[in-house]
Amino acid sequence: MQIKKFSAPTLKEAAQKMKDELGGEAIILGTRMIESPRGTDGNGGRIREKLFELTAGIEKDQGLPFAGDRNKSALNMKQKSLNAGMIKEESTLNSNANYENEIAQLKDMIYKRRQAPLPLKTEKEAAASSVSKKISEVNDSKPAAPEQDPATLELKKIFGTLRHRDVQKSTLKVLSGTLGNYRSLLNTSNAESHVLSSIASLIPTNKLKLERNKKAKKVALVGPTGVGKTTCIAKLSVISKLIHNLEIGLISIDTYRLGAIDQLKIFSEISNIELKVAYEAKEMPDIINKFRKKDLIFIDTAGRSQNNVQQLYEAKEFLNAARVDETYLVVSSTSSTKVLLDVFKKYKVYNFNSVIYTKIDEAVTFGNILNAAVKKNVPVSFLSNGQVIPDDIIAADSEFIANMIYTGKINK
Ligand SMILES: Nc1nc2c(ncn2[C@@H]2O[C@H](COP(=O)(O)OP(=O)(O)O)[C@@H](O)[C@H]2O)c(=O)[nH]1
Ligand SMILES: [Mg+2]
Repeated sequence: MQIKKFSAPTLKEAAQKMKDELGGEAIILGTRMIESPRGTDGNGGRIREKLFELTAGIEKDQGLPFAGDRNKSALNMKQKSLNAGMIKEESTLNSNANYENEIAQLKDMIYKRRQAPLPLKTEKEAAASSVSKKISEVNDSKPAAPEQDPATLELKKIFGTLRHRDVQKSTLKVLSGTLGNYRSLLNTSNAESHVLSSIASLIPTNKLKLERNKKAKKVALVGPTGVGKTTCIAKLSVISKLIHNLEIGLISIDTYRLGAIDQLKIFSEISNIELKVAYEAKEMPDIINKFRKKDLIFIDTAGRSQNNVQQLYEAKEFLNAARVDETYLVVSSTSSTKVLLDVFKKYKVYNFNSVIYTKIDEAVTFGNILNAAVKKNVPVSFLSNGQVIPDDIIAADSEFIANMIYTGKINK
């Protein structure tokens, strides 16, 4: 990937410089303010000018991995998309050169950090794994009663590890219930993989279908300030457009926070994805009508405090007027279980269909995801694992999340 920095007095000018030099497919990787010396004042002091610096990236044209093998490229890409849980229609896999080029450019960028979810261990592998090393992590496991059998002891150790990962006692009770069905089959070597399967069974997932639609599908992202809604929309839009060849429209109703629209505006200019801004709920039907030929419309909402119910209802009016098809609640995985449950409760007014957990790269444990799944039973759609557009997003997979919860690591 070719990375280049562009600076100018406004973001728009910096973006234009980037577009002129790298073309329409360059992706913004980051922006920041810098100071550049503009000369000296009369006293010999330096005059400094504030500039926006934009870091952009584009795949190099030379040496593209699939440049000479288009069919293979399309098939591999399809496989990758399916692996990531994205559903795509065969008919969209045309071999037109432009599309292939775009795919080749993005091939290594999209989902490169995602590995296929780890298969749950076979009994043999589980036996080989030294579960004993986890004993040291268990702070609160008490010495076993003499009558306890080895499988029960093993389960105790595993539950101790889960407690360490911030899984609540009430959640472990539910987990214990689901494990109960296999109780007679459990032994020291298969206990871990049974627990992982049971955790996975408690985490429903929901895939966003990225496919051509006769009628534009309207998807809204809601959630507290700064959790990563706009970033997620940018990632999902780029993936939908370049991998799935879909027509995308963006609507921002983020009229509350100064600068928030600029963020999406710049993204829209760079990615060539049309953006419209709604300032009042009654504008929504007209905007939706203008986007009627699109396949997918992403609606970005203001990141307002969930403690201001009035503000939540205002945004809800916009979404009602747009007649949204799917609403995702975006939450930071670094939140405590208490905060997560509070957000779920406050955002209930939106009737959200599923959850996107962001900032999993910053979280220390993931027990909160299991606690929330057990208490609320809302499916998870995506995990966001960084700031890079569009790389850092993973389509949710129950077993992958179960592994995260148990090990405390991503892609163990
Ligand atoms: N580390 C990390 N940062 C993220 C992630 N998603 C978003 N961010 C950053 O969080 C900040 C707020 O993101 P933004 O999309 O503006 O949040 P919004 O207010 O919900 O729209 C930005 O600096 C993003 O780059 C993520 O998955 N991991
Ligand atoms: Mg935003």
